[in-house]
Amino acid sequence: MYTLGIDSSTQSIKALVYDSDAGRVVTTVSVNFGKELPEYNCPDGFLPNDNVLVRQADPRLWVAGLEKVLEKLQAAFDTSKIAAIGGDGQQHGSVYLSEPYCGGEGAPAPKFSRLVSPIWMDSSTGAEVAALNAKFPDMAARTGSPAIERFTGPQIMKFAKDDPAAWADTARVYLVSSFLCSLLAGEDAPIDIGDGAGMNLLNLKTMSWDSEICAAVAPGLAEKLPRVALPGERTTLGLAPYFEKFGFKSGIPVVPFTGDNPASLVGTGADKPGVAVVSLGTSDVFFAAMDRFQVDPEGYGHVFGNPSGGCMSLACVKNGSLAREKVRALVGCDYAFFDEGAFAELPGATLRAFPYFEEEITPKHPATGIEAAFDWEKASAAEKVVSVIRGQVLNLFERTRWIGAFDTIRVTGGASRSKGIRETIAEVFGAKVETLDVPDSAALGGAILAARGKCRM
Ligand code: XUL
Repeated sequence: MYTLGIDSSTQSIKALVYDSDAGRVVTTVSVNFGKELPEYNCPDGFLPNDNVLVRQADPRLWVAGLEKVLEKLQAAFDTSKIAAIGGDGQQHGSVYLSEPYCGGEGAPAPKFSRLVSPIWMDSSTGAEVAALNAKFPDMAARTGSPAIERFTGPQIMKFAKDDPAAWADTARVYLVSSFLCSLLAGEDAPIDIGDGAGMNLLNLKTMSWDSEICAAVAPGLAEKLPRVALPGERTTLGLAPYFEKFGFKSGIPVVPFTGDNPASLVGTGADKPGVAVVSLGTSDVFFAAMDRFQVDPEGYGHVFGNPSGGCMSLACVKNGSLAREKVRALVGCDYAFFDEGAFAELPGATLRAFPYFEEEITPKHPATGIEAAFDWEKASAAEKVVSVIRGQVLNLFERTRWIGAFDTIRVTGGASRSKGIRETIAEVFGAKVETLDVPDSAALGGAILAARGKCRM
């Protein structure tokens, strides 16, 4: 059976076809938002904003991206053979509609009640976070995380306060994941527990929206959220007739989408406790399936639902690949230099620096640029590259001790192609590092969840 996984991440959208009988990926196509859809003015996946705390995207970008990636897929694969669709979206980002999505025969035409979507990189909700943590000292015990700036609850709270008229006009709040799923199904899709846990609204004990927190966040919020989908439930969604245009059979099952990290947990085969994953994408993320519920005592990490059942832990560093890209440009080298130059020249170097180009979330730190424990200006190109990579990996290590120690770490994401980066992870974590044959672990996770959903029918 062939299934499709769609991964809408920060900078691109991918479509991956998986042959579930052979257990292999057949084809992958992708659309880069900045390069291929420049009309939406999101060069790195978000609208440029001088305020470094504000990171928002134009949600129409995701609608256009979906159409474009399906067009590319149709050129690469006989889409009539696809038996089910699953997928994921960047976590926390929210989409606001004036009515629950209802597609029908025509092209997707969601009625937005808010023209911008805050994404996971946004840190503008400090006041709301403080208010929610003061009101709910047990927020982490309830939802898996203390109130966090990028999480959807504080974002909704700020929007409802800043623009009460637009909030009153909002009938549905989706995550990027459930928005895309709704577009495909042509109807109001649920939010799964993997992505729903990134909102500060889902009570992980009851696996349902926490009515007390919802009431404190914004008037009428509980009625404006879609229902929660539990792992393993039978899917009732089917592909809308419009998508026959791309060669699909309409009506094939569409399983509820999840967050990119929960999907990646499944795609890397780490959805059972034992192995941890380091995903080096726009954000650098460490995650693992959990055998018992425990929250980060420092308040940086999170507990999300595991799409395969139970929970997963996660820590997310904002200055990931965009920061590496800036360092590469500052140093004036290409990526080959990272391995062939920097790490070859300085094996065992212990220099440490951290690139705070964006306001950092793990640990909390303003956007001050490179912070080095040595004279950065006088450092050689190799020292700059090695110290930043070591700094990023050491930070990830130090902030994930609460999750536990792991003998094996699976690395995924673009930067995992670098031998020097993989070796730094192995050395710092004292673990065996495994790479995956499939770089697109989130899209693969979506396709695997689609195959499981189809088998349950
Ligand atoms: C996780 C997080 C990011 C986004 C984008 O909490 O904010 O990893 O999911 O990838």
